[in-house]
Amino acid sequence: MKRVTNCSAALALFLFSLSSAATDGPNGRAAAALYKKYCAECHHADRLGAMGPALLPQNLKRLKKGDAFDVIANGSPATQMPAFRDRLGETEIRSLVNYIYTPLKQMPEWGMKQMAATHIVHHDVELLPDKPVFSADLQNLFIVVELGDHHATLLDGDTFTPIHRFPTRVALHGGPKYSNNGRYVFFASRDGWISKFDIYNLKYVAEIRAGINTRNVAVTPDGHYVMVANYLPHTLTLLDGRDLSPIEVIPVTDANGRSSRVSAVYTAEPRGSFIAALKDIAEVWEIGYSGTDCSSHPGRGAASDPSLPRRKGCFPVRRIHLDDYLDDFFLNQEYSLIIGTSREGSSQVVDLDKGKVVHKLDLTGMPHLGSGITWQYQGLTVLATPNIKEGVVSVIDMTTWKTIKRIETLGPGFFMRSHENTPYAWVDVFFGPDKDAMQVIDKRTLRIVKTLRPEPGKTSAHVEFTKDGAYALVSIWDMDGAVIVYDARTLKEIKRIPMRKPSGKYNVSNKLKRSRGTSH
Ligand code: DHE
Repeated sequence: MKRVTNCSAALALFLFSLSSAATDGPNGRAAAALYKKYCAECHHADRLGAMGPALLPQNLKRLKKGDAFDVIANGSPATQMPAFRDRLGETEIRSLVNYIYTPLKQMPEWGMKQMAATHIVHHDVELLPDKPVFSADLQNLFIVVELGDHHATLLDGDTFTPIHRFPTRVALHGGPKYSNNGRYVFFASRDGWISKFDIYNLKYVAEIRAGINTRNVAVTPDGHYVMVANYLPHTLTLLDGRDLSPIEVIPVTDANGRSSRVSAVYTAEPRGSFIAALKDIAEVWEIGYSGTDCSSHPGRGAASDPSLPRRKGCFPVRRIHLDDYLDDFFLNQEYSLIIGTSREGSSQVVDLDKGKVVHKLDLTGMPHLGSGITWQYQGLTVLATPNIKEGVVSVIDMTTWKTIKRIETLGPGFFMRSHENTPYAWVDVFFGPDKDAMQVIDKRTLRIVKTLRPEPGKTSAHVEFTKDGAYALVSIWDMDGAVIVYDARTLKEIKRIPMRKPSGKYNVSNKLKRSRGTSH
């Protein structure tokens, strides 16, 4: 079966209607020109978000105008947002601030109808063979996302040779998600495209644009359901995992009708639910996908019978009220706790079963909890997280929730990774003059034992291990970049595979088994 629906006409019309909605008057026109020159490339001509987030009043509710001025002038840590103070004067920055806080004349709609118009079914999965067209250990494959030219590479994790390289949507972000024991992988792009790729047949199965400005995607292990977190509109989108057809758009609002961006959504397999963190409402949502309470309804019953159609209306939202927003968070290995931080600096531990905040944390700076990992240290389970603002890795005892060690690094880091079979944890130094450094921490002593410079002068980031933890793969974030394979025991380089700005790499087994050393 091949059904390709052309959505470009509808999209063009929709974008045209917005582009005529620029701020009126000479000042407004000057600001619009500045926006076009300096901001449109990353934030979209109509402020709907692209590589950078949407810049609309409803998405800037938590940012005061003074802080927006500061971000434009000085840039924003842990993002690609540069400082404009050398290029723009105070008046120009102020006019840009006013411009981005001006409502669009017509807010874009992205509901079931608009989504359905973008839906593409490339292949009927039922007709594709359930056998790979190549030979390799299927659990030791990696998908490497190459941001440089919007491609992905399927890499053999035993021989470190590429099996297949294929184009992706523009600006993928977040980890691709595997289902069906690693047969399928799901990608999300910042402009809302969700793509399902059949690894066995090396073919795209289906695609849909599930949002205008999207954060990430979560998939149930059986591949039945896909949940998409959006910044614009303020929705979660539930898709049928078989062909990505839309089931339901869930508006994200609190009891008073205040809407919110969604920070991220994750599949909590042990709970049979999706967990969504919200950015503008102090709530976390749990949305069940496999309960029996609703089994007579096809929406839920479909989880146990793949032949049944998926229907909307049977995915109840459980709201957990928090003391503060969740900008960044980490789920413990059992998926019973959320450890979260807000941009303003407060950190909280939420018990998902009790449905309330049970601890506060003494974390400073801006810990990147999403990149946190856990291990056993002197009989304790510890959580370690890099920090986006400070050159420090915080190690936290997960019983007392005290920080037991702050490990000084060469600069703020983005990603931290390890594996059950290695004594080391690797952390990058993403920001600053030492961005080419990769620091190796001994998990037994909590000390840095080695600083590698995989490619002097070029940013090295994001480590992922092979299935057995014997090798660590490091990205060189450059158009003329590479994935470099290290022996995880000797810390010596084994192989260099040329790639175009490889952002992240994702090992099938480590993701499906929910290794303690990586994200899930
Ligand atoms: Fe990411 C994952 C949020 C900027 C590369 N990033 C994630 C996830 C979240 C997140 C919530 C987890 C989603 C998932 O895997 O399902 N990222 C944010 C931000 O809020 C932030 C700071 C600002 C923004 O622009 O959205 C941000 N991220 C970046 C970048 O600038 C990076 C370095 C380059 C890029 O691609 O834009 C970047 N983020 C990544 C990568 C992952 C990621 C490679 C997956 C890591 C993994 O191993 O799972």
